Amino acid sequence: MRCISVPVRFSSWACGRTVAAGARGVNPWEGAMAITIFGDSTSGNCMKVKWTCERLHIAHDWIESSVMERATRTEAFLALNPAGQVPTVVLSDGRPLSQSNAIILHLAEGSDLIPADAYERAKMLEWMFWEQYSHEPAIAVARFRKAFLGETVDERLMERGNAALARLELGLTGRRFLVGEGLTLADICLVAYTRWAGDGGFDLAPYPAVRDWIARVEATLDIAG
Ligand SMILES: N[C@@H](CCC(=O)N[C@@H](CS)C(=O)NCC(=O)O)C(=O)O
Repeated sequence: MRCISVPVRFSSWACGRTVAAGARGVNPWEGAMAITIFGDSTSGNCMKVKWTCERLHIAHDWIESSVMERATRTEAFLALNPAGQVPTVVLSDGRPLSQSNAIILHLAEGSDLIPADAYERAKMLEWMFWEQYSHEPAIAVARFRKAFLGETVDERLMERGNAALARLELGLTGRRFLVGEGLTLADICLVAYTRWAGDGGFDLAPYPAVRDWIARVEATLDIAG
């Protein structure tokens, strides 16, 4: 599958809101040539990149690259990312970049998906580092084993996943988004596998704030369903 998004002329970098001219009012991607995303659409890590592009009106070509079909193990792919993992993007000047959270940080530089306030920016990063170390390795791995390999997921991994969901519930109680008052990269990053946690055998019923937040982020990104 190859999805091509046409660049959208956009008056404001802050997603349709009127902002004062300045670093955060200029869309550095406007009019830029499309970036190429090598991604597997069943992967939350890859979808983070697509949603960020869509949210920020960044022109992109999507090259469907199935992990199960070993598209990440070809010589051409390994030349772009020797780790053999998607997502990997190629910027319009030909430079490759991998690691989902590094990619979305680069794409969102200067936009309102990254808080201007230094402390809030660090809180956003706190969630994003936590996602890669304590959330994704449990929730995404359980999902992969159960839904893609048809394996039984061991109890220890389920415990780790539930601990991550409980941590998320605590962070979201009384809040609309993870950091500040609006959507940031922390929400994009963490919703990716949380919304699919059920595929890994996790029950979201005990986590009402997480369920409300998933619906809110999906509606904001227009990705429900
Ligand atoms: N930390 C990396 C994880 C990337 C990753 O594990 N990608 C998986 C798909 S979700 C993959 O390409 N797996 C193939 C492999 O590791 O061989 C990121 O956030 O981008």
